[in-house]
Amino acid sequence: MNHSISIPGRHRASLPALRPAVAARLTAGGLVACTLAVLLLAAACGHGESTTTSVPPTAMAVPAATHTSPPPASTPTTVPTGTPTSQPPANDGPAEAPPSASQGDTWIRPTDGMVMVYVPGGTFQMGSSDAQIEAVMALCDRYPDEYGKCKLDAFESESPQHAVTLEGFWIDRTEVTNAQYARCVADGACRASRLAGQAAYGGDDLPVAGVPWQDAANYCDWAGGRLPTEAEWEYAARGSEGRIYPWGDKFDCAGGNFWDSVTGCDDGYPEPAPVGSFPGGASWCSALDMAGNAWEWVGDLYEAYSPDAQRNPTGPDSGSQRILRGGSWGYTPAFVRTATRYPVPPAADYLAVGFRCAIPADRVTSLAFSPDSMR
Ligand SMILES: [Ca+2]
Ligand SMILES: [Ca+2]
Repeated sequence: MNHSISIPGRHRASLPALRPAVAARLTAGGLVACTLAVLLLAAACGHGESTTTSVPPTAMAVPAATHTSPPPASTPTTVPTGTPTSQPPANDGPAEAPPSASQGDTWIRPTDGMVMVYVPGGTFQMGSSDAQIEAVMALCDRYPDEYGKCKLDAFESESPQHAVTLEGFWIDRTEVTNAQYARCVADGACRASRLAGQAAYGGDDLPVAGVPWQDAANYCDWAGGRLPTEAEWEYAARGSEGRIYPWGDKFDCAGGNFWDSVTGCDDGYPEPAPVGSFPGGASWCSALDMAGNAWEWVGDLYEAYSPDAQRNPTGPDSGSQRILRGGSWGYTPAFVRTATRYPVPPAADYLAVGFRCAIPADRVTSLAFSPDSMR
């Protein structure tokens, strides 16, 4: 009853020709991107690159504290093993057909010790309805940021809302940490983050940040997966019921690490928090930190949404911007919603931007996990 991974290839579906309305949205998207980039940079200056150097209070990291670690091999071996924590390990005889994963299943990725949660396939409404966009404007009124960027043009790219159907997949329960990322650096497959070694950002249990999109993608490839698609990320965060925040439809300080002074939250972390510090922010599939803490790269290039229903979308084949999701410790309730999109240049190495990885369900077939099968 084991899982193993073979390396997933990158498959990008060709896109239908854009209709005029969509093309117009693309143009508008560039403006949105510029606006958002300014905001992100401003936030970085105001909240990330502060003179604060103290390490945030220690909180328990998720994997070691709440999950069963992979059992040590009974005999020395170079092949790491992982155990689905919701299922008993195979204890006699060879593994048979791989088990069918279901909601609630978790699995520890041997390459970096990341706890992954299973996301059952399904259909959801991606993006925001007109009524939901109006509600965002109310959020901007209630939680104004000092940069004045919480305005309609920052959120129009969430429209039109459209149906998306996805196959099941696994996604990291939290953002990738500095300690996990360091394994990839030591293995020669990743470049060090520009923030490595900095007290406020380089702690082992803090989310690795300051890495451009390609570095994040390289890490996930090394780890045996890939970045989640934008649709996978949003689905893991909001589910078929379409939650506005991972935990529900109303903002809650207990849901994550946000901009304290504006939200009125006192979450204890003016900058990054150890991953998994906010169990109250768990999404329907038990993913954490999807709202706040570090922004997260997703795999897709940016384009305006089409109103057409889609199945396993992977984004456009070309474009100049990648997408961030989830908001960060320096953002307000409007920006930490499950539908918020944040297009930026892929070379951006903002200090509040990290990532998590995903693995398609059909890539995990056996616990006999071999690194050689991943590459
Ligand atoms: Ca905070
Ligand atoms: Ca996050």
